Amino acid sequence: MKARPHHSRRHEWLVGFFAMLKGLYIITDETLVPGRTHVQIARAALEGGAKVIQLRDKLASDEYMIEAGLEIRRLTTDAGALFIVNDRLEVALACDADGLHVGQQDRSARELLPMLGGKLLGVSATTLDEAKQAQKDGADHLGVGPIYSTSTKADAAMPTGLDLIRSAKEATGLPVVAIGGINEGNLHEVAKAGADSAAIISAVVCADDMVAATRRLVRIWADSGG
Ligand code: TZP
Ligand code: MG
Repeated sequence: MKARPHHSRRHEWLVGFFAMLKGLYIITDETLVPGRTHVQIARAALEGGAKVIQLRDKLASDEYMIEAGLEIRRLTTDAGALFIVNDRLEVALACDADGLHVGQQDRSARELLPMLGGKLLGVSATTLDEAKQAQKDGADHLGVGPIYSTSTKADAAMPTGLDLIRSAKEATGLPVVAIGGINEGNLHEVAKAGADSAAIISAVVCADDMVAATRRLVRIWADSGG
């Protein structure tokens, strides 16, 4: 599915998007396993059945991210998966990603929305208040967590636990992507807690075989009613 709907068609586009934001959401990270590139991670995750790929890099130049992002755009389109870019509006626009994901420290949803040309906008929330505020500001989906403790994000907040998944969903009516410390041992709890999607970095990126790891996670998700 391509982004850039006409503004009056945003509602239809979002309905289609909600249907796609179900299942495994894999975030690329080149810092965890030397030699594993964004494109390699995305390709393996898609082969394993991921439904959403997020390109995330806190250090690389925009040029480097755009080059990777253009390839990930092709791969996700071929796979019928969504493509989201973390933090960088210019990269999301240059790659024609489906959406942008921002945290509490980034530019606000209110500021970004007019520049997104109808693309999706996800906002991270660590508390119920942040979730409600993100919705008011125009976010169309939420990243909620860290659900469990994680060492992948250096400045991650204290774990929220599973309850925030349902309370954020109920309070905002928005799709909720759970994130933080999710792995093969706890994914079933995340699915049962009502998350629309589970965002995962290390349980895939650090696995010996990224395709096989994604396949196992996809299976657990399906078996848990996710
Ligand atoms: N935001 C909250 S926790 C987190 C991010 C980006 C890291 C998730 O990585 P992992 O390895 O799946 O815990
Ligand atoms: Mg950010």
